[in-house]
Amino acid sequence: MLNELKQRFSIPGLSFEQNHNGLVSVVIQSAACTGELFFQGAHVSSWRPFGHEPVLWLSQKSNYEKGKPIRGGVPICFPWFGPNASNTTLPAHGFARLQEWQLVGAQQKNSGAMELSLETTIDPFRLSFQVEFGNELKMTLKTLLPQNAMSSQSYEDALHTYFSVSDVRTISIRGLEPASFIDKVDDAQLKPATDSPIRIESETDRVYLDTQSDCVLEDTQWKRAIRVAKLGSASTVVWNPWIDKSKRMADFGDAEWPGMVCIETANIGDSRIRLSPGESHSTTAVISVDALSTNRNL
Ligand code: TA6
Repeated sequence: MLNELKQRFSIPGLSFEQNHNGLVSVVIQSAACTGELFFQGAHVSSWRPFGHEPVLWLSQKSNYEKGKPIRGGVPICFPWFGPNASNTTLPAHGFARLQEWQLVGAQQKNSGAMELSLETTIDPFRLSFQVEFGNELKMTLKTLLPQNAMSSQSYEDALHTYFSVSDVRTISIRGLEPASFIDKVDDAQLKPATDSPIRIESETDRVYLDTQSDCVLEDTQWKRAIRVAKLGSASTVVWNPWIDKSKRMADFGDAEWPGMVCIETANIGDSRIRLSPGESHSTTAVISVDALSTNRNL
C-alpha cells in the first residue's frame, strides 16, 4: 500500500508512514508547515505552521489502532455528534472517524500549502474532506446525498478540533459572547449568552447555538492567539474535561487536561443539516495563529 501511495503521490514534502498497528498516515513537511493526517478517519493529527509551536493537541495516551479514535487533533464527527440518540451501543460521534478514507488527490498550492483530498461513504451519504496544510489549516467536510437517494436525510457533523494551550485556566476564548448555549455539564440546560469571553474554571462542555462567529483563543503565556474561522457551521462546541472526566478516559492522561481545549466547528441538534437527494453541504474551519501582544487586557 505504501509503495502504491508513494508512486501515485510523489510530491516533494509529502511522505507516507505506517505505524506498528498498521495505521497509514501522510506526513507533510514544507516551508509553510509540518503536519500529519491518518487515513483512518481522515484524521488530522498534527499541524505546526512555520515559526510557531504545535497548534493541535494530542494525548500521550492516545490509541493509534484500527477501529479506535485518535485522542486529539481533529476527529471528524459524522453522522451524529456525541452518543447516538437511539442506540447507545453505536460509536460516539458516529462512524467517520473510525473508518478508512481514500486519498484521491494531493497537490502543492502556489502558496506553498499542501492540499489533500479524501473520500469515504457512510450510507446514504458520500463524504469528501479537503485539507490545506499551510500557514493556515483549512479543512472542509463536504457531504453529498446522491440524486438516487430515496428521500431527504439529516445528519450532524463536527470538526472536533483539540488545541494545545499553555494552561487552560489562563486562556480566554472570544467570539461567543452573544451566543446562548446548551450546558452539557448542567443537565443540558439552555443558558443565555454571558456577554463575556469564555474562561475555563471547571469541566466545560458547551454547545453554542446559532453562531457563525469566528473564535479567538488567547493564550497570554504562550503569547499567541489562535483564530478559528468557519463557514457552513451554525454550532460551536467548547470542551475541557477537567480533572474527574480526564480520569475516566483511558486514552486521556489524568494530568493532561490543563494543556488542551476543544473549539469545535459543528452543526448539532436544531442546526443539524437536512439534504434533499442531489444536495450537498460543506462545513469549513480555517485555523490561523498570530503572535499575541502581551499588553492586551483580556
Ligand atoms: O465535544 C465534547 C464532547 O461531546 C464531550 O462530551 C466528550 O465526550 C468529547 O466530545 C469527547 O468525546 P469522545 O467520544 O471522543 O471521547
